[in-house]
Amino acid sequence: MSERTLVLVKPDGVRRGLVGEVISRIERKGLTLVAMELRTLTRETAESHYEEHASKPFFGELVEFITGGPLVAMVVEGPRAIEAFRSLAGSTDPVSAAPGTIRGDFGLQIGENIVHGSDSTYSADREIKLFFPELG
Ligand code: RTP
Ligand code: MG
Repeated sequence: MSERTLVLVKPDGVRRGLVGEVISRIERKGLTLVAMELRTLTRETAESHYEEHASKPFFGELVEFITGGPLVAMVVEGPRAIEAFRSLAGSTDPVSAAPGTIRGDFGLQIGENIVHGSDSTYSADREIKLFFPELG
């Protein structure tokens, strides 16, 4: 059974030239790209994407960061794609993320952790509709 997840290469990842690296790891894992776009988020889209963090102290910083440059949004498909990509990404804090994961190999700051992946089927549906409404 296949499922879909929303993956972002965040503005720090694009700035650092890690788009190819992230796509390569997704493909080598056996997951499939269904849609992909380079775009700069509006504040409105960013706030909607991260709505579950609206009350957190880091929300303002998070929205500033994610709207601060172009990012690459993609829909990725495969068996248990949500969990599979979260495993490739590693823990939220790159310092404690395992080596061999994207965050563990390339990051040092929790606020600049290179990638996003949906965390549940509910989030994946919501986020895919937000970024790629045409996919339904
Ligand atoms: P994401 O949503 O970006 O894939 O990351 P995640 O699930 O691993 O982490 P989440 O709890 O959803 O947090 C969203 C993003 O907020 C930033 N953050 N900063 N300063 C802080 O304590 C803090 N905590 C979280 C991170 O950049 C995280 O990716
Ligand atoms: Mg999250």
